[in-house]
Amino acid sequence: MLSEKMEEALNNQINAELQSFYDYLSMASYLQSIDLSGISHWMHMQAQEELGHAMKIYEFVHERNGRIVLQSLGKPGTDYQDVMAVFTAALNQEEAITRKINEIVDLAIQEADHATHTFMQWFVSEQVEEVASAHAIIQKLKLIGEAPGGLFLLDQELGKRGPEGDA
Ligand code: OFO
Repeated sequence: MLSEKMEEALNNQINAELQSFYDYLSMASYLQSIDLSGISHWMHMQAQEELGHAMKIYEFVHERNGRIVLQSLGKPGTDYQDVMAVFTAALNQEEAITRKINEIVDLAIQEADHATHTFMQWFVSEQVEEVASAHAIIQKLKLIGEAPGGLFLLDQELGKRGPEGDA
């Protein structure tokens, strides 16, 4: 049985993951609007992953006989200055999500909730990847700078991302 506090924390995390889904979907749409369909595809895949994260927690709460109470989502950003601004926002988002995941792990330790602690370990590892992939793309964008053709090549590379991959 989940404690009330843990149930609330997991409900909040479902909301945070759905908010990531919503934000990334909006970023994907912006990227498509500036004809970067490969990078848009990458972000669309990222959005799908976030939906998967939310559902993973959703199933877990039900397995523990908890109650899901869905909350409202915030309006996502719609206009970005450029691709760098998109990935900077994505990196900030992932760093914030990492902090939230760590807080849930801290709570699980505090409550000696071993089941939640074990469950959350997958998210701890996933966050390392999520932060690393946003960071890696920012580094590539820095290298590209104003170089002609650079964004075209990155668009092709990120367009190859599969459902589980980070391309
Ligand atoms: Fe679900 O990890 Fe990104 O936000």
